[in-house]
Amino acid sequence: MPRPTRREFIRKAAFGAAGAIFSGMNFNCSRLTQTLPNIVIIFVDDMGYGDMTRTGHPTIRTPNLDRMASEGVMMTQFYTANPVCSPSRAALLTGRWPIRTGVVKVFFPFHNIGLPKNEITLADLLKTKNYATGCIGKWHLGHKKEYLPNSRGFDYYYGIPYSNDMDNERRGDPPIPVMRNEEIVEQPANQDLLTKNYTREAIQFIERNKDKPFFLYLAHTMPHFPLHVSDNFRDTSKRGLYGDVIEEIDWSVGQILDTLKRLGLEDNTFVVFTSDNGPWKIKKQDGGSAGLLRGYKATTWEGGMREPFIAKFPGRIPANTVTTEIGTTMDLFVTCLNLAGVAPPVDRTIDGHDMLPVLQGKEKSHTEKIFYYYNDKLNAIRVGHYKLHFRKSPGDYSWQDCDPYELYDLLTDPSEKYDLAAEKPEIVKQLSREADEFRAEIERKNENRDLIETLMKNG
Ligand SMILES: [Ca+2]
Repeated sequence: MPRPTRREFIRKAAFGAAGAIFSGMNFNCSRLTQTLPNIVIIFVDDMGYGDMTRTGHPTIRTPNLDRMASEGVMMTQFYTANPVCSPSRAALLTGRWPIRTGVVKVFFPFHNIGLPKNEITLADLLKTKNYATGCIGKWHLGHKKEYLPNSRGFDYYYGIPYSNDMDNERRGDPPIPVMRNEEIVEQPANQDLLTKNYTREAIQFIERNKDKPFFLYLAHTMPHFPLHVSDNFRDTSKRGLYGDVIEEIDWSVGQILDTLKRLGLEDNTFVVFTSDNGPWKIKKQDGGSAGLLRGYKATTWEGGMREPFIAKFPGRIPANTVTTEIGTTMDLFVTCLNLAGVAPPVDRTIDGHDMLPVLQGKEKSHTEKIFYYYNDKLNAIRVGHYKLHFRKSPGDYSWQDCDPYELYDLLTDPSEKYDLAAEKPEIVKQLSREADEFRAEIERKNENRDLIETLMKNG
C-alpha cells in the first residue's frame, strides 16, 4: 500500500472515522470559511507570573495588557506544560504533554532533530480549514529545514530558529540568524530590533490575510536573556532593562490590538497573551518575577510553569473578568481547533480540553491534573488543589528525591510554603497513586521514546 502523503495523514488523523461521514460536506466550506474566527496567540519567552501591572508588579507599566484584560478575561491558574522553552512550545502546538511528544529538553544548534514528524501541529490542522498560518518570532522546535515552521503547517515564518543566547562560539554555534521562511535574511540578528521587527511582521501578516481566517503565532524572543530593547524604550522604565523590555512587549500587544480594530477584525478574533515558562534566575535581580509564586524557569515550583494569561474575544468572552479555574497551553490547542470547527486528532492522546466555556465563565475546568515534568522525570503532580512533590526541583535544590514527599494546598498556599505531607498521609498516598498510573501509561505507550533517549543522551 502506498504511504499516505503528509496531508492525507493529517487529514485522516484529524477526522478519524467521522471524516468518512462528513467529508461530503467539504464542498460547502467556502461560505463558512469567511466567518471562522481568526486566532492570535502571543507567546512571550521567560516572562514571569508577576511581571505585569495586573498581577501586581509595582514598577513595570503594562497599559496595553491592562486594556486587553479589561476587554477580556484573565486567568490566575494557567499552566504551560513544562518549565523550559522547547517542551513548552511542543505542547502548545500539539496539545500533548512533552513526555508524549518526546520533546523533554530544549533543542540546541548542534542538534539535527526537532518536534517528531509524526506529531501534528495546530497549524497543520487549521490548514485543513484553509487558515492562513503565520509563525513570527522564536521557533525552537528544530532548525533543520524539515522541522522549521514552513514544514510544520505554517505558510509564513519570520524569526529566529532557537534561543537568542545560543551563539556560543566555543560550542561551534553560528551567530544568531534571522530567517524569513527557509532563508537566512540577517546574521547576526540585531537583537535590539527583534521586538519591533516581529511586531511589524505580525501587522503585515494580519493585513495580508484580513479577508480570510488566519492563525498568527507571535512568539516573542524577549524577555529571554540576553535582554535587548529598541532605542524608543531604552532607559524608560523604573524597573531597569527588564522593565524596558516588558514595556516594549506591552507596546507590541497594543499595536496588534489596534491593527485588529483598524481592520474591523476585532470582534471575530480570539487573542491570547501568555508566556512559555517562568522567569530566569540566572541574572538575579536583572530577571523577571514570578510574583507570589515560588520558583523560576527550569523549576517545577508554581513559578516555573504558572503564567500570566489574558484572552479576549469580544461578544464571546465577557469583558473585564477573572477566572480562577485551571487552564493549560494544551487546552489552547483544543480550544483553537474547536473555534475553527476542526476535530482534534483521534489516533493519539490529546491532553487538552476546550476551555472556551471556562473563559466564558460557563463551566468549570476539565483539567484535573497537572504533571510537572523536568526532562523525563515527573517531579510533582497536582490533583484538584493539592500538589505533591516527589523530587526537589532543580534550580532551588540539588537534584534529589524529596524524602519525605512535600505536599502543598495551592488554594490556600499558592507560594508553596507550608508542607502538609505529614498531616495528610491519605492525600499523599492518593496523589502518589495517580502519578504511578500516569508513569505507567507513558511507559506502556510512547511513540517518541527514541527522541527522549537522544535528548537525554546528547542534550
Ligand atoms: Ca522560555
